[in-house]
Amino acid sequence: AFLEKAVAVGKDKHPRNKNKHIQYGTAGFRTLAEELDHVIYRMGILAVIASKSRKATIGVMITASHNPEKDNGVKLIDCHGEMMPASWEKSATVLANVGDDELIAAIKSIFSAENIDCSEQLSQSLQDGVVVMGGEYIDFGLLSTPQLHYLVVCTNTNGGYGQPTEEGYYVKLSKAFLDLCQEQDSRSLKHYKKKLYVDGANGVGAEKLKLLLKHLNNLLDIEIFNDGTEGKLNYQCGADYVKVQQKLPLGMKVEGGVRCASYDGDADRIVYYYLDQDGIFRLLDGDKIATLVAGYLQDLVSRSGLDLNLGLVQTAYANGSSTQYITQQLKVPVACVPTGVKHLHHKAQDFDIGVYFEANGHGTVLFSDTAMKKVKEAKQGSSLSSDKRQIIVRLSTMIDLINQTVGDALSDMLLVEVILRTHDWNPGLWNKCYTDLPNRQLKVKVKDRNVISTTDAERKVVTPEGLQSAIDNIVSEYKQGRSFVRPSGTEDVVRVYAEADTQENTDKLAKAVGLKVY
Ligand code: 16G
Ligand code: ZN
Repeated sequence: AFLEKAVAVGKDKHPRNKNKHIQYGTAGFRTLAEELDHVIYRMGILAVIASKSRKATIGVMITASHNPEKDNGVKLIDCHGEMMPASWEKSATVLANVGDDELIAAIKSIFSAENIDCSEQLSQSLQDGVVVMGGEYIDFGLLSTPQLHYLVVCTNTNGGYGQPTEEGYYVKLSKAFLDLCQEQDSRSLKHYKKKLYVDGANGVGAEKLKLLLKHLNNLLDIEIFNDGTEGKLNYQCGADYVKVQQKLPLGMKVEGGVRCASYDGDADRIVYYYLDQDGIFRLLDGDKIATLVAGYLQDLVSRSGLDLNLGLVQTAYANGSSTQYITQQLKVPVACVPTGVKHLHHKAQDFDIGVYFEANGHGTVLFSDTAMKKVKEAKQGSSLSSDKRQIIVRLSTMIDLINQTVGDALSDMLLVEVILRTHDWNPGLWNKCYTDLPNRQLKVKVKDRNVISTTDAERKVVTPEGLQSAIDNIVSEYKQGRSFVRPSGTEDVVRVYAEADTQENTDKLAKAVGLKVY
C-alpha cells in the first residue's frame, strides 16, 4: 500500500520530467535547484528505508554548500553521524534516476540490496486481501514455516494436536524431549556430548531456537551462529549451502568432533556435520538423518511387539549408499518419488509409520491413524511387562516430539539428539553406519528447461529424445556411477546429479552429463 502511494504522490506532485541523469556524488546530489524536486522527494523515501533498516534516526541535509545560489544539494547522514556507505549512495542514484513508474521496482531492489526485511509490507498486503474478501485472520507475526503448520492443525483439531500458540509449540516439543531424556538420565554417557553448534542461516530459526532452549533444562548446550543480527539470509550459510558446497558455513568456528547443524531460512530443513580428527568436513545430511530415524523407530516397533509396518521415502537425490544401507542392513522398504515435499508426504502415508526425508534435510515422520490408535491402546493396556511398557511409552512420546505436519528443523533436531543420546553416539559413530558415495550437483543454464521431461521419479529422461541413452553411455564408463538430470522447479536451470566411486570421477561424470544437457 505504501509503495503504490509513493508512486501516485510522486507522479502527481514531484514528477521526474527531465531525462537528465544525476548522480549521488562525493557529498550527495548537487545540481541546479530546479532539477532537484523529484530527487529530494525520493530521498525522503530513501531516508525512511535507511532509518527503518538501521532502527535509528538518520539525517537529511538540504544545502548548496559552497556552490552558487541557484544550485542546491541533498545528502543523507547515517545513524552514527557519518556519511552513508557506498552501497546506499548507489541506491540513492538508482532511486533518483528511475522513471516515475519504475519507483516500486527500485524501492524493492533497495530492500534486497540492503538486506531489509520487506515482509512487514507484504504482510500488510496479505491482510488487505483477506479483509477485502470478508475474511478474518490471526497475525502471528514472525514464525518458522513448520510452526505455522503446527498452529493450523492445532486450530482445526481444537487443541487436539497441542495448544494453538507459539508457546504451546515449545511446550509440546520440549516436554516430549525432556521425558525421553529423563528416562535414561542415570546412564553415564561416554560418547554423546550435549555441545551443539547451530547455524541459523540468518533466518527465523535462530530466534525460535533461543525461545525453545528456555524449555530444555540445559540438556543441550547450544551455540548459535548466523542468527540474523548481521549477515544476509542464506548467504554462504544455511542447510542448502552446507549440503551443496559440502563445507562449513561462514563464520562458524568449530572444534573437531563437535556436532554442528544448519537450518534453512524458514527452518523447515536441517543438516548435521562435523570435522573429523583430521579436520575433514563430514556431512550428515537428510539421508543420514532418515536412516538414523528409520533404524531407531524400526527397532522400537519390533521390540514393542506391535504389528506396524514402517517405510522410508526418498528422492533420486538420496545417496546410493543410504538406499543400500536402509534396504539391506535395516531391511526397511524404500520408495522413491519426485522432488518436493508434497510427493514425499503423500507417499509416506502409505505406511503405518512413514519416514520421509530429502537429502537436502527436509523431512519428518508420519504416523497413520491406525498406528496412533495401536500405540495408544497398547499404552493403556494393563498386562504389559515393564520393559514393554517402557518401549510403548517411548514410541508414544516420540509421536509428540515429531512435527508430523511438515519437516521441522527444531523438531528434527530434538529427534536426532534424543536418538544419538540413546545410542550414546558421537557424530563419528553416526557417520559410520554407511559411507556416502562421492556426489556432485551442478546446475546448467539452458534456453528452455522445460524441454526436459522425466519419468521414474525423475531418474530417467523422456524428452529430448536421445538424451537418456547419451547419459546411460556416459554413466556406464564409471564405477558405481549414477546420474540424472531434471528441470528445477524453483530456478530457471536444469539440475545435474552424479555419484561414482571417487570424487574426481564424480566431478568428471557430472561435467560430462552437464555437457549433454547444454
Ligand atoms: C522446494 C521444495 C523442496 C525441494 C526443492 C527442490 C517444498 C516445501 N520445498 O524447496 O522440497 O527439494 O524445492 O528445488 O516442497 P528444485 O526443483 O529447484 O531442485
Ligand atoms: Zn525452507
